Amino acid sequence: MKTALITGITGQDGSYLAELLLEKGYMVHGIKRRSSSFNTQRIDHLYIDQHESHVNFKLHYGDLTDSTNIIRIIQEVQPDEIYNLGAMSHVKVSFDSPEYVANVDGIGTLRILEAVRILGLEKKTRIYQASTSELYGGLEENKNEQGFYDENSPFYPRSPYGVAKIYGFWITKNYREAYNMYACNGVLFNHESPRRGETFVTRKITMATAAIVLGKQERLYLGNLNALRDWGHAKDYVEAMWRILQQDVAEDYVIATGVTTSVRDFVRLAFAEVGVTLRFEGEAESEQAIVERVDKELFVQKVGDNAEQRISELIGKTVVCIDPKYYRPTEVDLLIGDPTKSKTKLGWVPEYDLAGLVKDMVSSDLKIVKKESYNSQWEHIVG
Ligand code: NDP
Ligand code: GDR
Repeated sequence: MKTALITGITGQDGSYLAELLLEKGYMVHGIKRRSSSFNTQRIDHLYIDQHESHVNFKLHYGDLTDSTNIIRIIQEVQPDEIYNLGAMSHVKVSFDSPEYVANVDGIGTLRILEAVRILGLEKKTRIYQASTSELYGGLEENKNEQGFYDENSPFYPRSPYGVAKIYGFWITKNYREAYNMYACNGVLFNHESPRRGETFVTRKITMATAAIVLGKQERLYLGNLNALRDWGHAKDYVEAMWRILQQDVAEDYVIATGVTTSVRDFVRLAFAEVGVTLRFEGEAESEQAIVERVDKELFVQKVGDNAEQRISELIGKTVVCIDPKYYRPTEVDLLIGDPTKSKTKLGWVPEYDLAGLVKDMVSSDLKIVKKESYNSQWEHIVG
């Protein structure tokens, strides 16, 4: 039985990766940082009574800012594989707390690598580092001849998050070269799911779509609608992480779909999922989306009771507006990745396309928002 240690186990990717590794028969350990309320919703379904004899999933309190704690956990667990997914992962928030982000996302990576070295586990333990397409910064001139970012494209990060992650990328590569460690970067483009944090744009949109059609939210406020992203499904992307650590030779890989879509079109697709057609009007900060048509049959099928009345309330209503507070001081305008290497060398084949992703997210959010207790008021605080 192989043993894996996952940092960031309570996050979107950590939860899907834990599921995948448990299915593959791994003993899975996760590092969870202490918080005043227990935030294990994404992994609660994996809970196993720790007194049972067949415990194959265990949580440890820890924090990527605490070297001694990282060393102690790695010593105790003696992992065959470490997946370093822990990070302050919100690009906009990284402008608010840049020093913390440097510590966790940058130096945190060093702490993992150094712990493995201090403990003499260089030969035993393989390390996956969660690198990101934010490293590229979206510079047009840095794309390859086919118009994609690939493993050889230069980096130009545009946020404190991107700058911290570039340290994580290079220190991982350096430890591989300096100490012959099996340490790899997965340079993953955006990946989403029903478990995506609510302040990332896709989830913010699918939650709001559900809440607006169900009459629980008036309007969705967004920032830059023109940004273009290469969006995949997190379930597919954790499979790629695992494959990266199963190769004969440690290398870095780009994981992407090769398709890019604007935030505006993602909004269109989410509303179209429940039969609502939007019309975008106006320029820049005064741009808005108005409900033009509703496909009654689809709306009734997806949204359910009380549809007639809700449809008449929605027609002509402005449901999306711009709030400039969501603009970033420096923006990554366009991301599109080249998955050729991961497809050929890793044999990685994603199951979901964008339409499948939107469908999965919207239908999950409709279920959540239909619950009595749903309350969206915090959505406007960050994002
Ligand atoms: P999430 O934000 O959903 O999860 C981040 C995880 O890191 C959470 O478990 C969080 O804990 C944990 N964490 C945050 N700070 C610390 C800390 N100081 N010590 C220990 N753990 C900490 O991110 P994703 O699952 O979406 O992403 C996983 C990784 O992949 C991240 O490193 C992200 O930067 C990177 N990435 C993500 C992409 C994406 O599109 N999703 C694309 C490319 C890279 P808590 O629950 O307590 O907050
Ligand atoms: P990103 O994801 O910054 O690409 O980082 P996010 O979903 O936050 O933004 C994507 C694009 O949408 C624009 N946008 C908004 N974004 C948010 N969050 N809220 C809004 O209201 C809004 N309006 C428009 C943004 O400006 C941006 O252009 C994600 C994270 O998961 C990182 O950790 C990861 O490394 C990268 O993806 C790849």
